[in-house]
Amino acid sequence: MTKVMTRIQGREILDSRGNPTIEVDIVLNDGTLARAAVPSGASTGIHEAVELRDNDPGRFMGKGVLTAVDHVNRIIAPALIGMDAGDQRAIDQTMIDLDGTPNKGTLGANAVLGVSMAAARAFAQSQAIPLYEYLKIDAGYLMPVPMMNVLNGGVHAQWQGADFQEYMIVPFGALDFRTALQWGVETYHSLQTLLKKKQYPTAVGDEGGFAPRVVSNEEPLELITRSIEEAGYQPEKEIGISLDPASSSFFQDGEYELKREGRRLNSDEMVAYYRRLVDTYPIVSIEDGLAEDDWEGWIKLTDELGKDIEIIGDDIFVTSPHLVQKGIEMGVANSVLIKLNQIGTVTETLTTINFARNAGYGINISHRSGETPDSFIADFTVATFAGKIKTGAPCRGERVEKYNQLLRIEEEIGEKATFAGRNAFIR
Ligand code: 2PG
Ligand code: MG
Repeated sequence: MTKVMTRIQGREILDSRGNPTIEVDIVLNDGTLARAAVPSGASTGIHEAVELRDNDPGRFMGKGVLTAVDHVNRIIAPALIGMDAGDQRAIDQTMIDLDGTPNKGTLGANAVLGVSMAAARAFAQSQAIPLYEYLKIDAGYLMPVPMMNVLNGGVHAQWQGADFQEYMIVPFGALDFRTALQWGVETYHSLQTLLKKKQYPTAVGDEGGFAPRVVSNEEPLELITRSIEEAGYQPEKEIGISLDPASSSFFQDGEYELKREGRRLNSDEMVAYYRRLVDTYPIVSIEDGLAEDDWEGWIKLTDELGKDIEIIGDDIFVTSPHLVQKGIEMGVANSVLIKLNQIGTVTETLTTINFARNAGYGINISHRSGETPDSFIADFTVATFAGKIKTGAPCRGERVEKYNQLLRIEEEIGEKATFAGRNAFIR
């Protein structure tokens, strides 16, 4: 029996920051009901697909999503009802055509993505197969290294702490995902103890990492390296550090403004700064080390550090195959951050992954700072053999749920699972 969609319904729910977002229910002719929720970024790239908000100042400070919900119910649903839920490509293409813009500007990428993810989940559910199995692009099973954001700064900490947005620990030396997660959690708790000793507050930021008012952007690296050791692990050999400075958010008039350090650096000085940090700490990747429009600077950054560590493009690529292609041609970065809502459909996200991978670029699947308990990206990471997932600290339900889903997946796969480990990171 073909599984066709008989009901598609969007609604406005809340995300982890208390902002409205979209949730979509899809019902199939066999009675299957599946649901998906869309995340939302704070340090968004300017070229991301459009996140449609109502801009009605009378509701949620303009952040309501009733227009996008209306697009799901009034425009998308009538076009998709009766279609085969198992034809993801046709479902996504129908929405792309309905939208008619290059950036989902008509319907809203939030409306489109909610439907795209819910359709995939509905079909997998109706076949009684796991979502990662349904979306899987190759034979075998690869469990990712968790990139756990244990210290939050920048906009995710309301600029109260570090200028750099994310300091992540990556426990690649473990033999399986479960153990990697355990090492990460132990390090997170040892960092908490260390912060308490230093009389820093241990309240957390948007992604569950601590958000202390550090004295410099380097101090978190010292603290994290120490907490890795104090948890009983070897920095560099067992647990590395990944950075996401999200530098577009402090790039102004051609310079990088490090408020915490009271100085402004140009691209060359930033590259030199990163060189020193990479030489001093066990850093294995830097995401968005330079700003989204600083392409020339990115070339220098890649030349200087691309042989030693992974240079990941987030804001600069926004999961777009066109921008990734530009990057490949210019020799910018060697790895791509993947966020489904930057582009808006499951199919297009898979296209970008495929494209980047064929050029030898690394793949990192990512949450957004505004999340829901939806764990779609956990399955998606396994399905795409990405080898790495960044989904926050092991704290706050919406972050932990992704890690928990990966625990379930690893258990289910059993002995057929391979852990990505150190090889997941380009050197
Ligand atoms: C990032 C993300 C996720 P946001 O910059 O990589 O950590 O943040 O969702 O706010 O864009
Ligand atoms: Mg980023």
